[in-house]
Amino acid sequence: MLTLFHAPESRSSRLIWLIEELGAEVDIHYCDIVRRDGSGARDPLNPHPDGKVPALLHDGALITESGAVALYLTGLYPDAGLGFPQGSPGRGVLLSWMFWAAGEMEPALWGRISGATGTDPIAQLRYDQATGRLIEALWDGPWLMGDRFTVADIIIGSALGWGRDYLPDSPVFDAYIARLNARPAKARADARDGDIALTRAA
Ligand SMILES: N[C@@H](CCC(=O)N[C@@H](CS)C(=O)NCC(=O)O)C(=O)O
Repeated sequence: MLTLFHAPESRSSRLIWLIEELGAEVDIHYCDIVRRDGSGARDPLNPHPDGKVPALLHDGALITESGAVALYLTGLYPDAGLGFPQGSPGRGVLLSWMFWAAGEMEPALWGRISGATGTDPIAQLRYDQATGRLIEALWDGPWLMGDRFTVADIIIGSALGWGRDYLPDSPVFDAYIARLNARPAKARADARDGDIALTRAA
């Protein structure tokens, strides 16, 4: 049995999107978390060691970190075609995007959001490199890996949609985000994401 610990409007929302794309059978445990503004509280039922989301339980095994959860679920539903089989060169490219998202892109965008790019030339360089790489990859499109929509589009695309105000002006980003938003599974996920207020009241 699969259970996702999910807080509305958070990093686990992209896993709801992935579940919709995969047609996966996953129980969703809606929970509260401590938000950046200090609101909210840790859910004692959430098994994540830091009380964060996402967390996935599969028959008692705990999987954390968005990229790991996403790749794990994608691997359980190979017929959905959002990943690549072991041994396929495409899998190597996909893994590169997934690890790049966590190790390079997220810190680069946080450098911009926190204002560090205004004072730290290394943060600015990191931001320029990350956004430049995305524009280059998405120039031809429609997806990060060309014609094939993959789990990397969900992990990276959701971050770009959320952080659009912190990206450079570029029609490449706008067109990509519009393509992502036009996916029926994204609309279903948005409807299923949940309500912070109701989660708190529960
Ligand atoms: N690197 C983790 C980050 C998870 C994370 O920070 N999640 C936030 C929600 S966006 C959270 O649960 N915050 C609650 C807390 O920090 O206590 C991942 O990508 O899964």
